Amino acid sequence: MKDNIDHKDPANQMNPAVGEGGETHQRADKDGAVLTTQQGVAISDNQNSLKAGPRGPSLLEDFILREKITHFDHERIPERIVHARGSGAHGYFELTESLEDYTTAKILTKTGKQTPLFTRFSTVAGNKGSKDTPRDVRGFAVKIYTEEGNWDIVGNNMPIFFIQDAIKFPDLIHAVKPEPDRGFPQAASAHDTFWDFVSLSPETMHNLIWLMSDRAIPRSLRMMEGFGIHSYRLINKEGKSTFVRFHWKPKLGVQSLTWDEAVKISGADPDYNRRDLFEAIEAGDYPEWEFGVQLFTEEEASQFPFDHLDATKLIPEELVPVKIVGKMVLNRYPDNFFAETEQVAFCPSHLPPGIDFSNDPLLQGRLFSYLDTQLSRLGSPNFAQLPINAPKCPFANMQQDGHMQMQVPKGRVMYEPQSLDPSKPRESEKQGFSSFPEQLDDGVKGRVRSESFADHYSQPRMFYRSQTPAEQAHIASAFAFELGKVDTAHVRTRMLGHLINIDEDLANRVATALGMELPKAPEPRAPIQDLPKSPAVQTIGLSPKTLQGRQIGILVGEGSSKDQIGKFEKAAKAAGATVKIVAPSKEALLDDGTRIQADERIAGAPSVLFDAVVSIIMPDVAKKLAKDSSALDWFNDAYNHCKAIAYCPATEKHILSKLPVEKDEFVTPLDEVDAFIENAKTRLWEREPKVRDLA
Ligand code: HDD
Repeated sequence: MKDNIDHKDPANQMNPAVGEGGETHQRADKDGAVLTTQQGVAISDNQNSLKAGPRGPSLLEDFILREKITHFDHERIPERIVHARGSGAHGYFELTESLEDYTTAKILTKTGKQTPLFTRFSTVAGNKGSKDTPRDVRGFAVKIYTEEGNWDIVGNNMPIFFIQDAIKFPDLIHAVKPEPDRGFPQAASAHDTFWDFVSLSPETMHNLIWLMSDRAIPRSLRMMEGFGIHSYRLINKEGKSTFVRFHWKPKLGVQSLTWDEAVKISGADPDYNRRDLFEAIEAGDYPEWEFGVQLFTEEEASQFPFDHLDATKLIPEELVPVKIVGKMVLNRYPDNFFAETEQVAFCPSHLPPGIDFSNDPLLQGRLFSYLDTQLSRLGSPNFAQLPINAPKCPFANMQQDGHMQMQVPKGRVMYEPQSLDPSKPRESEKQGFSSFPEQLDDGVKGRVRSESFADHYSQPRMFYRSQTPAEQAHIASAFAFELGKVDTAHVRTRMLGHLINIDEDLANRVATALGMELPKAPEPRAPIQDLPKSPAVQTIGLSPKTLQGRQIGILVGEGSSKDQIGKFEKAAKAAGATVKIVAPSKEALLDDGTRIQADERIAGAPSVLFDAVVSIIMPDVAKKLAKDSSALDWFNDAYNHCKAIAYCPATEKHILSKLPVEKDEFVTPLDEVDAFIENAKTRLWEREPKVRDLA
């Protein structure tokens, strides 16, 4: 039993529209069934097509062959134009503190009830078959099947967005996607068109600096924050509106990779984040997030030093604290990737009564785009009937026909108002969704941008200045890396100008790394403010000292000590880590005569896949590995990525002595098991300047 969702409760049942007969239920398995065609005709031979004689031509009459191949030919649907690569999981939402003073939405007022949900994480720029670890924003989309209709919180792992107005979205995406003439680079912002566009759009500066930070290379999907980004409204019984921003805070804290690791993981395991999610759920180590809200009134918002309707601005948690009112637990990996993760269709316009939109112009544009894209991606306005998309509460309307209609509506009445059929659905003023009756200014029609959206530098400056020194070095190095891939000199120069407005130290570091002169900074459209620092935007600062969710690699070989392997395994697992045995071969004979099965051969499991490494090998093995570059890289990379290393005498003598590895407090001999376990909970960032020329 993974949850206490009452699956008999009609509100929680799968797609009642589809499921009446049971056959198309989402998790239907047909044990021991006979293979049939789509029409239910049993198939006697699934290996040979129908031919005129054993060596004769195939016959057109072979309806089994034609049906099978035709289906196969149509197995692909258009991938998402953005966020194409993703992975998801089922789980539940549980409210721990009622928000009834603020909203009538049952999902935010009924505590203790577990409501089913589906969450999909994604990268933005790459194709469906790209890697998991590019430098990119991560999508964080949650579909909660509430008893009052589906609620989709379609957010990202960063609290702000690149642009202020939806009309700029196609240009932003065209600029970051592979350049249209050459078809590359894949899943990368480090190219001319992206930096050309962003350097001409100062509003992108805030999201850009987040993109250059460690937040853009998460260690695990389980270690990312999620944000609804825009301000929404909560509406209470009295019809009073309160603004709200939604937050997801990971139980495992925020943790990230180093850039060099991310690059190497792309080759070693392109499915790195997806595999981690799958393995954690399979192991019963269910990923969990706290659900939080920032609540504020219109009057409070008017005092903020920025406009909260501008999606390029975050509301510092130090200014409006995040109130934790619930949690999300992911406890079931999809049964079928296509049917669920691929066909799930999120729309920010999916909201239950009691929650409403704000006038954020980016949100307003999104309300159109998602429904529209689902029509082309899933091919029919009936996509809402797919099991993964259908509400789990009763639903009824007069929409009919279209491609792939799965419901069979009865009766002659498919319109409203009507007086012929009392069984048909009717509108309900009491239960129904109603928009907040906001008093609007007498605006003048025009293509305008509010002057209150004009400050593009104060928040990126706050972000940079709030980081630890190691994080600032990562940001400067990321800018240098990305701009180093830009061939067009005037684009690099223009970008350096913006960096001066963000922070002169940052601009200098990047210019020095690129060997360029600093230009004149562009004139800001609004005065740049020195806002108070916000530690809540750090990454390393928010990384907890824990082994929960982390993975340790233990290198063993012929003759290794079973006893010592056992000690490290036990200590690591007791602290919450998973352990993988790595060896030169798939199996090895240990000192006590037993054989150990390695999870990975060293050539296939570089140390970038582990958070800390241990080496327990005999001299003969060490001597051999000392001539193998994959083994040398194993230690060198672990050291360069600031990880804890526990070494045996043979490793020290034959391998470490050949490498530029200094014995600091994170490089410890085998007998210091406790010290290693403590170190493995974090990284020694102070080592980084010794091993890498950071900008
Ligand atoms: Fe978007 C997908 C998040 C702005 C248009 N978006 C998509 C997904 C996420 C986001 C997480 C993937 C959902 C899934 O897993 O299926 N998008 C955001 C956030 C934004 C944002 C947090 C700004 C705050 N998006 C945005 C704008 C537009 C779009 C301004 C268009 C005007 N987004 C789309 C889309 C996608 C999409 C084209 C592609 C696939 C899909 O919708 O289902 O409609």
